[in-house]
Amino acid sequence: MAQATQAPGTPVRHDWQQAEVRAIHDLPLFELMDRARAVHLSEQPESEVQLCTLLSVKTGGCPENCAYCPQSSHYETPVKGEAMLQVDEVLAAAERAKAAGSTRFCMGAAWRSVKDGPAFDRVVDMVKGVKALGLEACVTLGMLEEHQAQKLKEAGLDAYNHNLDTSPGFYKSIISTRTYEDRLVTLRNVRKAGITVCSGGIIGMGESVDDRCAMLVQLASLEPHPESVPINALVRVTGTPLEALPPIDPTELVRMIATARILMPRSKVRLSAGRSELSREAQLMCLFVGANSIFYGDQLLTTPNPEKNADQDLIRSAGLTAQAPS
Ligand code: SAM
Ligand code: DTB
Ligand code: SF4
Repeated sequence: MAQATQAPGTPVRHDWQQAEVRAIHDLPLFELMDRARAVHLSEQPESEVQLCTLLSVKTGGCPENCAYCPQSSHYETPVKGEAMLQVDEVLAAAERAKAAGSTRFCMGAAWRSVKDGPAFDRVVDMVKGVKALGLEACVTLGMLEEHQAQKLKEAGLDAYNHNLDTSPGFYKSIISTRTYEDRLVTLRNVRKAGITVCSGGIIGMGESVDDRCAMLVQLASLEPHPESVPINALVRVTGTPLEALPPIDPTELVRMIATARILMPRSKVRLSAGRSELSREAQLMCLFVGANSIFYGDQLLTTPNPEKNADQDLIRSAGLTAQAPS
């Protein structure tokens, strides 16, 4: 068995097989919760939740056709294309996020890929500014080449978000304008530059449970594991091809988060998009089985997120604390 990191506690494996992951995912719910909780307590004993604030710095008009995304120019959605934000606007938002208790500021651009030039240079300045405020900086800009990753690293970037989104098999029914392999290449470029990897996916897009498990197998086969693994529930936006899909059952999210926690014991697992439709109780179950990071702030990129007060209450009622700045 390949074990990249040997330390006391739960071994960190990169050789998870589809059948064993499916067996874990399908355990009786309380048995799965017990197993995930045990890993969580042993590997993430701090009882802390990382608060990450998102900001869309370039909204809409994206040439990609991701079927879930309100920012794709292929679909008629309520999101209208907007000019890229200025550095000072972004830094004002970052300051507000810091004052509200966030420790990571994540900036998203509706780009297929990064192009060298003034827009990218502006993102580099945004990263420098966010770092100067003492926040962790994360960006999600689409596909990224090695030299661009290097430039972001030099600017102080902590993390790059690029989701695998789903399984290799189901991917083609969701996006046809780029491949799964393209996504893996970007993740390799991020790693080579010494930036931490944030990569996860979405459930509720019509995929099978095997697809969900196959996505987790892919994420867990990355060496090292992504430092952060966002698990999103599809936000069903009018005008996208997935708008009429039924909502997931909250226990499906609990199962995904618990399975992710067992497979990737040392990673931050982020309970990401979709919280607005989840009860407090369902969110508490997710925090219990292994989620230790959330998006915090009234807005995700283009859709609503729970209010900050509600999240503060949620964290307090669970006896957890917000992670302090590192
Ligand atoms: N354009 C860049 C890219 O695709 O890598 C960065 C921004 S993109 C909006 C970042 C991620 O947000 C996507 O990979 C997807 O996982 C997630 N996302 C987008 N729309 C979503 C939705 N409606 N529901 C849940 N997650 C969504
Ligand atoms: C991630 O996994 N989820 C975030 C972040 N990474 C960039 C984005 C969620 C977007 C939800 C739809 C929207 O608000 O546009
Ligand atoms: Fe563009 Fe990213 Fe949305 Fe896909 S997920 S359409 S690449 S903004």
